[in-house]
Amino acid sequence: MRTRISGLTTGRVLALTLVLIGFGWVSLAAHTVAAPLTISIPDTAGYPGQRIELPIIISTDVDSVVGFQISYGMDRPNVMRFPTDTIVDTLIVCLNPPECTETDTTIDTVASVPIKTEGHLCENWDYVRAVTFGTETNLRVTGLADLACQCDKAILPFTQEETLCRVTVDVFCHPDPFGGDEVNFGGQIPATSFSAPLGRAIESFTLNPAHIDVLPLVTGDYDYSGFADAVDLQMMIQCLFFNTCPDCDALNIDLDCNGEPNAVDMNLLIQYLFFSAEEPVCP
Ligand SMILES: [Ca+2]
Ligand SMILES: [Ca+2]
Repeated sequence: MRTRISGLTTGRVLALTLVLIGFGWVSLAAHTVAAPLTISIPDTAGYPGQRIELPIIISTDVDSVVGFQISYGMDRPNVMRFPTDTIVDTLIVCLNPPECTETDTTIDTVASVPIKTEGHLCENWDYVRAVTFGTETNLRVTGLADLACQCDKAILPFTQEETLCRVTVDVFCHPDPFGGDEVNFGGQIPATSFSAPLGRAIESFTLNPAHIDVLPLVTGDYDYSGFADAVDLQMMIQCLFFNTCPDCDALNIDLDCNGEPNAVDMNLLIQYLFFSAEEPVCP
């Protein structure tokens, strides 16, 4: 049975194009190479309400890389999720190309995730996109160096520990209801692939897991720097007098514990910062 493509929106056509390119990779995969390749996301930490960036790091020992699809999933949907800007569309993926029957096909709802390529290996690639698929805890990052296959933008052999790109993830503002304060990222190997020049598939690769710790909030730390200082005092003044307060109401800035920002909070922060007063703690 053939997959229907009539009536597809632009997003669907784009998605399907990627799938067809994927078929191309696979169909040309008869000539495969063994290329030890490692993808990892460094362990990191974030505060409740913080948006943090995750660098995707690549090392390749043997072959050049001109295309990839990398998939990760996180295990704590109540603690973190990937933010999405735009609903992209539906992604049709054939699990057993070129035979693409209904039983071989999955359809995921995908949405765009903010991604940064500036200064990283994928900066000038023709196509780089990060999306969630299925849920906002599954991430898929896809890159194609050169759609005309000139391959002069390849990631060269012996690249070690360099950043492909960065994606963002949001730590929820509210406390983790089940405790633990740790999120594990696992690589999804069946949904991950890499391509060398001329359509050769890179079959030998490793997706390393990653961990993100959720840290306890620091008193008066508006900017998530991990400590309170004059910058936080300035942000408190902005909040009090210009109503530009942080979105996360769990942020530990209500120092007199009356339930709202006020001048007493500012005075307590000044005392704490500059006059060695004890850290204000709500009863
Ligand atoms: Ca701070
Ligand atoms: Ca207050």
